[in-house]
Amino acid sequence: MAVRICCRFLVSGLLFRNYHFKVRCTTTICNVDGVQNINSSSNAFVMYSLRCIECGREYDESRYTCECGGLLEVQFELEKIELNFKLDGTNLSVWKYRSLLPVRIKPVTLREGGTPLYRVRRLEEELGVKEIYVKHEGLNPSGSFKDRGMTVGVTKALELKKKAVACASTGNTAASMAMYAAKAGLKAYILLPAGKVALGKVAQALMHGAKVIGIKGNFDTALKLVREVSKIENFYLLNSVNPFRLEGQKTIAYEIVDEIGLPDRVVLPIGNAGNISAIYKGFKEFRELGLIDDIPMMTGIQAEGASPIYNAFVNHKNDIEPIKNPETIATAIRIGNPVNAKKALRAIYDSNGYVEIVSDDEIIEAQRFLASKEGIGVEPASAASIAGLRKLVEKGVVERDERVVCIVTGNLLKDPETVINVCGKPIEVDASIEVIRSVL
Ligand code: AN7
Repeated sequence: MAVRICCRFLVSGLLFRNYHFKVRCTTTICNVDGVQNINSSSNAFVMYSLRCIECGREYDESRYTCECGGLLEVQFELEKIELNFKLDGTNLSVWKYRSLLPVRIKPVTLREGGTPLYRVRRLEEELGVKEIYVKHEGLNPSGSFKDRGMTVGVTKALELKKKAVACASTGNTAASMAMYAAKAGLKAYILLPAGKVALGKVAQALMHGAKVIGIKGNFDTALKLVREVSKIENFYLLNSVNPFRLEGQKTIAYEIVDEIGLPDRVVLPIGNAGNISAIYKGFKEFRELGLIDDIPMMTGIQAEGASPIYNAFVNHKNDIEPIKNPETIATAIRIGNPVNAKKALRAIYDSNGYVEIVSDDEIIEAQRFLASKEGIGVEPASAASIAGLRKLVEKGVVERDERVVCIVTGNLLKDPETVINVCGKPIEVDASIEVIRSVL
């Protein structure tokens, strides 16, 4: 294993260096939004179509799914694209990679991406793994990775001259969509599973001006309903069934490669399974472009009570059996019928990846460890990636000489209620030095 990895890095290192010569040098232009090369004429028309992952049919027009019902994926003519970025680890952001993003107009941006990739030495020591990084997607503008998708998705809504956007959400998609809709001047409609969304996320969606509707049902029901309502009302649907949203999210892979080259493994929580599919696509495109020579093992983590992808994986299936009543403390991933299951399972099988499940207690333990030992504050769903990594190391699936990147998807502040339930409220004492000293 160690030898294999060394060779792999040597090769990718060489590819890396070559690459700097291949890329056309562009002057960095920043507009008022701080987005580089945004008006670069070479990128005005990125060539792409939408391709069905089931039957291969291609579409020029914008739509969500194929006539056969299959999921669509943005397909680029990569050989015709002139890349206008350098993989030099600087100025990371979603729009640094604009030449690989399917938009034709000026983006609606709040400066998303460019999130920190922390080396976590205490976790390395705790787990006995050589190299672990945590990419903190909770430091995006709305506090989750969804912003990467929304900057592209909401821009697409404007490009298509839509007046309103809509989504169902376990919370973060809602918060992000509301924020970007506000920036774009679009109306936003949101369906939530009533009583099952973390408070911070609801607060964001409301304050950014969305129409927020709680339904008596879970996320899967909300998604089914919003798909129907959007069709009737001509709302632009921004759940991850929308292939353009996933294009923004694939930049997580680009940024990882840009900053540290190729890891052996990427570990992340799975809910609706869009993100794992998107990140895999990002790596795949970089490999096709010759920028990397391999793809990391895509490793998804689910909560025990919401584990349809895990069940499919352990039974070597290519599709899931939906779970009727998913339940977990990590409400962000309380999803029983993930729409991107087929894309995600392909990503996992094709990359020699893995799926694991973790209990609520394991999630909270990992959340506490990251926050108190590494200074990284994340919400419960995000901590699932750390809890899952621990379990996979113990099982011997993750080897100790691996280079692993864990994606933590949302900020600690999203879900204050769970924190108070877990940590308890602060103690209250009289305002006197003696009393304060007595409780230190
Ligand atoms: C923190 O906001 O589905 O597997 O509606 O908020 O791409 O769905 C959120 C998902 C992981 C799972 N971590 O990502 C929603 C929603 C956090 C999340 C996921 C979500 P996908």
